[in-house]
Amino acid sequence: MKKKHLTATLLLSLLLVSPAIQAQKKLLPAEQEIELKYGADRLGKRQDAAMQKFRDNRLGAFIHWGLYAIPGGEWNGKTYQGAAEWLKSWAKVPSNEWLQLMDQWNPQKFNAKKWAQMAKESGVKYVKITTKHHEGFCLWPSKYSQYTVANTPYKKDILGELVKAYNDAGIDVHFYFSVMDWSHPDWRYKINSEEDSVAFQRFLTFTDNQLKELATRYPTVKDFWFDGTWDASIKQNGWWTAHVERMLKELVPGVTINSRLRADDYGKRHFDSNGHLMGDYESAYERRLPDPVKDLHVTKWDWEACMTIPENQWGYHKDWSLSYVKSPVEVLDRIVHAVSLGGNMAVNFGPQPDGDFRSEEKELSSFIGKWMKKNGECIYACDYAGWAKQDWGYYTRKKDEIYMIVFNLPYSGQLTAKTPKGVQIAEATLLNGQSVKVTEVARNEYNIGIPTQTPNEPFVIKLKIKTSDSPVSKYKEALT
Ligand code: H76
Repeated sequence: MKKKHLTATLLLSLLLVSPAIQAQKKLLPAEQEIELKYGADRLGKRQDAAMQKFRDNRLGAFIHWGLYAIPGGEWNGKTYQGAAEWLKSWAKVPSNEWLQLMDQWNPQKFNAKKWAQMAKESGVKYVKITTKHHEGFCLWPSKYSQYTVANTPYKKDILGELVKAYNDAGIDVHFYFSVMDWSHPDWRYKINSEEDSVAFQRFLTFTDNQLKELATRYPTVKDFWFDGTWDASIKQNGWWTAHVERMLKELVPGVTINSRLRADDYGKRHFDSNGHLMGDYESAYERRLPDPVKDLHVTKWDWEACMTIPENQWGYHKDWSLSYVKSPVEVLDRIVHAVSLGGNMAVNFGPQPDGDFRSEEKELSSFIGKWMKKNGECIYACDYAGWAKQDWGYYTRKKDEIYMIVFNLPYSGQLTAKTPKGVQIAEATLLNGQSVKVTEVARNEYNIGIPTQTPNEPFVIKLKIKTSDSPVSKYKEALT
């Protein structure tokens, strides 16, 4: 009997420690965790000031700018619907031919100060710039590659100008960096032989050098956002991803790193084989968001989503009519959606080859900026509120202030708010201070009045709350 029981327990625990069945949501009891050399460095959210700043920023812009902006989705007279920054791959252009686009890199309208001004006016607190995308072209004069801005007609250090201009405007700069590099002969998708292994180790050294170069040339960088890390070659070298994270953290105190860089001893990515987040924040919400009701587990760690304005165009594509383009309110909805679940949102821009932004992006940017100017207090430094989701929109929270961000107006003229146990709504106001009627309608349930003059855009109601543990209740449960 006892033996049987033991065998069953043993079997069960063996099953439980198998990395394949580890789910990020089901953490193992500590004693059942497996030993990892390259797993999570930390349990739970980072609590230092730099991480708090990353989190408080909440709204960022992503910038995809590279050689791909020049063809803008068109190669030899044919337009490709896929993401413009992948055109080299869609049109099967050999690297040497693709890299000749460098001869045309001469963005005469590029003006870093104007970009910074635009970012400032759009309300973003940080900008993530593609230092190098998959194509391998570097926006800084890297001494480890010939494929850089220095070897183009334009010559100037675009990245350096941007870092300075954004920082002068009080905007944090994050570096996007693609590990996968189509321009490098030593890049491998998979390590199949000793020769591959030797080449790939050379590639990793080259990548280390470029990263050290970025970290030391631009020491105000606040974050590295890695991409192009999903291939078997990286999963076979999880040690290297752990090494990069440590190396950058030594070089740049406080720097934050996304989970996408990381693979553990078993090649498990983002979350290690024990289910713990690697890196400082989860970065898999790309062009999608967690469900605000079903996916509340995301509020347990830091995360940042990123999105495109068309369905899937990051780099500049000439023809935005090929896919659905989100309206400014839809973009805003996604920003608020992310913050309501304790995440950040980076909205992508793909500047033109001449260094200017397309009109749709300028319009979106100014819409978001105007809205943030009026309503930003429900976004910056805000977090998941912990209140049950309602159909009219999203909640965010800053300490004891709860924000209702209303996207859908009900015909009843009343917005339902259900408070957690022991929490009452004391007062509701618009952000301009105008008061809004609050009616208690049942236990922990309120009707919040809609202002008579509703703005023709999403608006915010701020709730002041009070807490009492055991209020004398006039409400009785139904006997059924
Ligand atoms: C796939 C892929 C890449 N990851 C996104 C953030 C874009 O950079 C896209 O090209």
